[in-house]
Amino acid sequence: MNIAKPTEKQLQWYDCELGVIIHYCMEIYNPDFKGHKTKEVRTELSPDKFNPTKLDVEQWVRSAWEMGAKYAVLVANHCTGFSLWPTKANDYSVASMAWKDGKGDIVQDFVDACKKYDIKPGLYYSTGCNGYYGFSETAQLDYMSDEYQAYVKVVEQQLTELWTEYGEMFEVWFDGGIVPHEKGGPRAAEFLEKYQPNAVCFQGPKGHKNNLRWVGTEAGIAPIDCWCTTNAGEAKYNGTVPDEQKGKGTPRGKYFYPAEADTPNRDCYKAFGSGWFWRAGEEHLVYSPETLLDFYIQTVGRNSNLLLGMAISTDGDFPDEDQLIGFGKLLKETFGSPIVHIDGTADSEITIDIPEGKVGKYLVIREDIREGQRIFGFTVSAGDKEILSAGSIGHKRIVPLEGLTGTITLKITDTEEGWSLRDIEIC
Ligand code: IPT
Repeated sequence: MNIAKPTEKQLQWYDCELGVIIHYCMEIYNPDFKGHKTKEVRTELSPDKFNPTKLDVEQWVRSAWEMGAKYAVLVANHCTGFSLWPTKANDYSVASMAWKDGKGDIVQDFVDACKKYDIKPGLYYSTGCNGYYGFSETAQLDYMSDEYQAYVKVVEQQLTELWTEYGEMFEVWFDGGIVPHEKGGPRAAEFLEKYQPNAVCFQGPKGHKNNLRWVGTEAGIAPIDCWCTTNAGEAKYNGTVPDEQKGKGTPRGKYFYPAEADTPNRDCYKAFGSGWFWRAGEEHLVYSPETLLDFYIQTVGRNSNLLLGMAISTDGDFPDEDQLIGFGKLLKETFGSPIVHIDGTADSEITIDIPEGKVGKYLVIREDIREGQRIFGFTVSAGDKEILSAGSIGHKRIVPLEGLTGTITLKITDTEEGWSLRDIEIC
């Protein structure tokens, strides 16, 4: 059996486990205005009208670091088309704000702060919708039309600016995927290979070696068995055939495209902009650290990475620093000092004794996936009682034990040759 293998960069990405995605865009200044994907943004959300007095990019990145994030993705250009860097393509950018007298550059500040806090930087750029140019991804677009092709030139210019002027990016994020060049989309694949060949790419162009897929929901929960691989080699824009397995992936699938679980830091069903964007009076919708811990267990603990949203306020600061600090603390308390640690093994039946006087809350299993995902079935039991029978382990699987004592048995039941476990812990 030919098992799809990860690249070095994908393995690095998996080991990061926790990242943030930072949203700051003009629609927060007028949350009731519904035309943020239309050319009306030029007047209604004109940047010269707004002056954030507490805009402090270092505070954003510090908050991510306090939580324990290992990478951060900055939304450099979302659906209004507003650019967080002084692009040369148009004047709908930070250059038109009073902030730093129009001399500021949020992307540069972000990259500098990431360096300071040893966080790997990434950039999100919306190719699918852009209000400033009047393109919404939900409209039926004729990608070959002159109007769209003029927009494609802008996209290419802006991607070139972002990918050549700010150093090496760890991750590149394409919301909704990317229209392939043959179908009228930008030369993203070509530019990526030229300027950022090593970046892991969320819903990247077909053929890019370090792609990631979407987990299929923004609610902080991965499918129970979430596989490293998929047979859907194309993200949404590329594929005419949607893959119903998109989030879950496919065991022994053709492509090693692991799932990234992006979720906002406030209620994704009730908060403004699906929780990605800040709005006054929504403090009660900010998730508690306990909820974030559940998200972690249901994403990272199901072989996915958790990419937590950070909503920047109209003042320009990140008001929920305490939430991230609280979550980071909870993570350390829960998983920071395991009561049992077992090194790598390829035994298919492992008995684990919980030390006297201790209680096991979580079983944390990591597969050695350097040669691909090769375990497809396992069971966990305590005495005669089966706690779980499931498929995927992958980078990490967290099994809640609900306060067990005594002995636990882990059986590996379905494998391809060459499998092994990286380690096992009880926390
Ligand atoms: C959704 C896109 O369809 C998907 O491709 C991916 O980019 C995802 O966003 C990221 O969260 S659209 C969203 C409104 C569910």
